[in-house]
Formats: sequence, structure tokens, C-alpha cells
Amino acid sequence: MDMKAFSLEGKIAWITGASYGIGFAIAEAYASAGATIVFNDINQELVNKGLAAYQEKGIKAHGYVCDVTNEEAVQALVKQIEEEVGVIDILVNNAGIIRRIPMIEMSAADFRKVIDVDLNAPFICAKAVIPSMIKKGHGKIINICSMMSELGRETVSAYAAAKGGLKMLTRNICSEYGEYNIQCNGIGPGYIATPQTAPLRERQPDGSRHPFDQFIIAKTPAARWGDPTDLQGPAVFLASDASNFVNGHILYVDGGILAYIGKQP
Ligand code: NAP
Ligand code: GCO
Repeated sequence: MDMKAFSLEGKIAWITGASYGIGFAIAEAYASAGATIVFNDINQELVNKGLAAYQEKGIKAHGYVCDVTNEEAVQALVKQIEEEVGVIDILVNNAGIIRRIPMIEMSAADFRKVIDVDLNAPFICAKAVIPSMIKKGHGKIINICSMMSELGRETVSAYAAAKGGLKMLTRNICSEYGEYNIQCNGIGPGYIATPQTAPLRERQPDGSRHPFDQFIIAKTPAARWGDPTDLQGPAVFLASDASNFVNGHILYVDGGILAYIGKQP
């Protein structure tokens, strides 16, 4: 086998919400594999923060301000990227939020906001890039799903609904556009140490570990939280020619949580 199948040389990758966190780690890996990096975030301050962080890693990224829930802005951004950088070969729908509120206490507005960012926006961004991928004769779309694409838990009703929907959107894009040599897959990270999960890992006033932190360690065969870098290899694989016959698949990168009943207390 020619290992060049894993190369992203000459490819343009747009990773949404990638100033830091999982998106940044994936973009860094894509740059190492030879891709040109395009990212957006919700405000100029974050984009500047991201550009500085990429520069520190020796990556000349293209950063844009764009709220991925705004279809008009996304359509305009894709046009601008095509004019300034080139046609997007790889889209990673990474931008996401979570609200941890007991369902009966959650406002409909909060519920809708999570659905908007975590499910509607991946639809909007995929819809914006697919026409040019069809013209180009290939494309890769990677949706960042979640354990909550498969499991529920207290306080994350909106997030689980969105990520469950994102799993099925992934399968539907595969079904509808596979004939154009477009592969749409998902990555389902386990519990990863990023700002999004920081509240779940905070030390308690007495210095002990957060109860949820202890819970996740007991539920994970790897007995550790994931690091964003744990997602880099799987993300490069799904963006490369090495996965051209993998479509509609959700690749869980969770240290084994989904396979494990959990350590006996
Ligand atoms: P994060 O640290 O909260 O980063 C999310 C990024 O998305 C931030 O840069 C955020 O910008 C951006 N964003 C949010 N709303 C946006 C919008 N409307 N338009 C553009 N950008 C927007 O999250 P993360 O932990 O890196 O997670 C990244 C993805 O992985 C998310 O989809 C998350 O659901 C998923 N995930 C995370 C974990 C985990 O354990 N961390 C596990 C499974 C899946 P702001 O800073 O302005 O909000
Ligand atoms: C939570 C966490 C999880 C992770 C991730 C797990 O509150 O349960 O935030 O949802 O973010 O999605 O895969």
C-alpha cells in the first residue's frame, strides 16, 4: 500500500470553530499532513487568538469571522474562501456548544440555541461546500459527533438531541452524495480535556477530584480523559484517500467507554 494515501498534500481543509480545542488539534494534524488550513470563529478576537496560535506552530492558517448558524454569512464565507484560498476539499463541522441544564428547567431558547449550533450549522456548512465538491469530483465532510450521539445523561438533553441528529445527518449526506465521491463520516470523541469540559474536571474546594471526573475515569478502560491530540490520527484518516470507501461511519475515539460497563466501585 502507498502510504501517500494518508497525505493531505494539496488539499484545502476548513475546520469550523477551530481557534482552540478539538478543532485546533485537528487543524494542526491536517497541516502536518500537508493541507492548507482555513478556520473560522465567532469573533475577531478569537480568530486573532487562533491565528497567533497557528503561527506559533508554524502554520500559515487563513482565519475568518463567521457565525456558522448564519446561512447567508456561511454562503458568503465559502465564496470568499474559494476566491482567496481555493475550493474546499475537506470540511470539519467542529464548532459546537453545550448547555448543562436539567431538561424541565431548560428554556426553549436554550434548547434551540444548542440545536442551532450543533445540528443546524453542520447542515448549513455542508450544504455550502457540497456543490463545489461535486464539481471537483471529490470531497470529505467530517462531523464532530459525541458519546451523546449514542447515550444520554442528565442535563444534556439539547446536546444529546443535536449530536444524535448529527449522526443521522452524517449518514444522510453519505446516502445522498456518496455517488459524487463525497465521503461524510463522523468522529465521536469520548471525554476530552478542553474548555468545554473544564467544569466537569474542576478540583473540589477540599482539593479532591470532581465527582464527574472520578466517574469518567471509572467508565473509561483507558482510565484517563482524552486529549485533543488523541483525535488527530482518526481525523487525518477520515480526511484522506485512505478512507475513500468509508462512508456514513461514526468513528468513536473514546478510550473504550462505549464498550465498557465501568469499573466496579
Ligand atoms: P470548545 O472548546 O467549546 O470549542 C468550541 C469552538 O466552537 C469554540 O472556538 C467556539 O467559539 C466555537 N463556536 C461555538 N459556537 C460557534 C458559532 N456559532 N460559530 C462559530 N464558532 C462557534 O469545544 P471542544 O471541546 O473543542 O469541542 C469541539 C467539538 O467537539 C464540539 O462540537 C463538541 O460538541 C465536540 N465534542 C467535544 C467533546 C469534549 O469532551 N470536549 C467530546 C465530544 C464532542 P467560542 O469560544 O466563541 O464559543
Ligand atoms: C458532558 C460532556 C460531554 C462531552 C462529549 C462526550 O457534559 O457530558 O460535555 O457531552 O462534551 O460530548 O462525548
